[in-house]
Amino acid sequence: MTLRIGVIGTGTIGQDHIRRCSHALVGSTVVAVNDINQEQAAKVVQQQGIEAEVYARGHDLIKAPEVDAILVTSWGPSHEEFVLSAIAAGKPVFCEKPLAVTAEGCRKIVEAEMAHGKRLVQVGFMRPYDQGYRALKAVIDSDKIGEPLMIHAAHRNPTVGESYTTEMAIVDTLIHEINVFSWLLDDQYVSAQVIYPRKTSQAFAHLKDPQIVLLETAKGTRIDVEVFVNCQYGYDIQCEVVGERGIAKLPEPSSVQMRSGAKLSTEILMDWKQRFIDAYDVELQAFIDGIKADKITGPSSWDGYTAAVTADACVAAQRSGAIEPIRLPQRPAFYE
Ligand code: NAD
Ligand code: ISE
Repeated sequence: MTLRIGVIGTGTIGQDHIRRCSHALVGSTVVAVNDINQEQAAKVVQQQGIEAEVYARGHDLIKAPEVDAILVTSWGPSHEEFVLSAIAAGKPVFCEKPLAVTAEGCRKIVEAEMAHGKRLVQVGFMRPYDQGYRALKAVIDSDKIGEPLMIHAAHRNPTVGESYTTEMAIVDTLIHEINVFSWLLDDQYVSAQVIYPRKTSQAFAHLKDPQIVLLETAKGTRIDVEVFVNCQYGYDIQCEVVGERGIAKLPEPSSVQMRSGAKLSTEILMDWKQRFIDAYDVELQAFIDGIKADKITGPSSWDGYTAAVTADACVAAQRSGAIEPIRLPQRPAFYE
């Protein structure tokens, strides 16, 4: 059976996911698209050479009988209403991060999904599907470096546009580390603090960049993440886990080593699309396969909710300069 997918939001990542589901992955086809910019949605259909109907309203696309499952790749503030609408229609939905822009919105989705009685939602946290992070987790789980004591990490983007705000360093960027480290350590966060180093001259005046986020987990592991979104030189994701008996580092993406012009060098990627290209493929294939097996297993609404609660505490810490507590409720059995 070929899964018939409807995509809401045909911007950067929407186009990339449409390409995946139409041309790269197994067992899916894109039959419907929607964007507030209808002209753009129609252009994407044409450019990608797919036979998909362009819907004027996202909610109509969700209800359409020819749509089996939905991808939500529109702007963050619109995610909540579309995910809730998909749950109401009883259809599986893959939602890009963030699941909703408030913890309250995520909580509503959790409640609606639990009331439905079966998992329908997968959140687009792709890092747990990245080969490098999976290898790192295997090392931690094997106990080769002992219990993890600290993580030193960096999330660097070359540049960001003028609309990117200080808060987005948390809710748009750090949110990936928030998700992946709780998965990596099988632990949850208890406090957050944010420190501002000297500001780069390469950032817009309104943006505090870089930032250092300090997280503490329930088991006592300390995490420092440098978020630096105007680092200029590349898209660079670093992660080093310090354990009781050794250190494990996230592998660099593979790159040809060159000897040329009196230099030994390897290239650094410039954007997230390339850095996590395989992880995006694997996460969406898992979503498609999960629907067919009647068991969605990827990052859940609960993961989206706990990430939002943690992000809220980080934003509070940005503003207060203090160590802010993170109070996460017990994971319901539904999400075990
Ligand atoms: P984008 O601005 O390129 O595209 C968003 C699209 O959504 C635009 O075409 C816009 O017109 C459309 N849109 C906005 N509101 C809408 C609505 N109510 N109904 C229908 N369409 C609507 O943004 P993007 O970079 O593609 O990001 C989209 C989402 O994906 C964001 O939530 C972002 O955080 C997430 N994202 C995730 C990753 C990742 O690594 N997982 C990477 C990039 C973006
Ligand atoms: C973007 O939205 C993403 O999700 C990327 O993975 C991240 O690196 C970037 O900072 C965000 O803006």
